[in-house]
Amino acid sequence: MSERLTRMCLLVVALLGLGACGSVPVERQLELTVTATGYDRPRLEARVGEQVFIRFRNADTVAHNLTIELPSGRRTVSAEAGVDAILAFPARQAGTFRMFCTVPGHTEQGELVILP
Ligand SMILES: [Cu+2]
Repeated sequence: MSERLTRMCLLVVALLGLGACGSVPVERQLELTVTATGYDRPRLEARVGEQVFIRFRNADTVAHNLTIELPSGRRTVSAEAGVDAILAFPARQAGTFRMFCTVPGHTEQGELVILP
């Protein structure tokens, strides 16, 4: 193979690689467990541009939910006792957003930090 052809092949491979990075959002897999004493961690982190998947594990004996106030609106997922649920959303804007449970009388809370 000529040197020129080799260089052209490398360029095509590089461009295809960049194209793939630009079109497929990075996935951010997070976990949050709720027990009778609240969420097991006070803070979760993601980055702008990532597709966020939070596995919400309910290790308690009553139902709970995970609610996050994002600039694009409120996202929530509920989980019955002993059940896992997934909350998925794109991280579009940097900031610190409150996470909490909306079941009356429940006080679990934390924050989601989306880094720029
Ligand atoms: Cu709750």
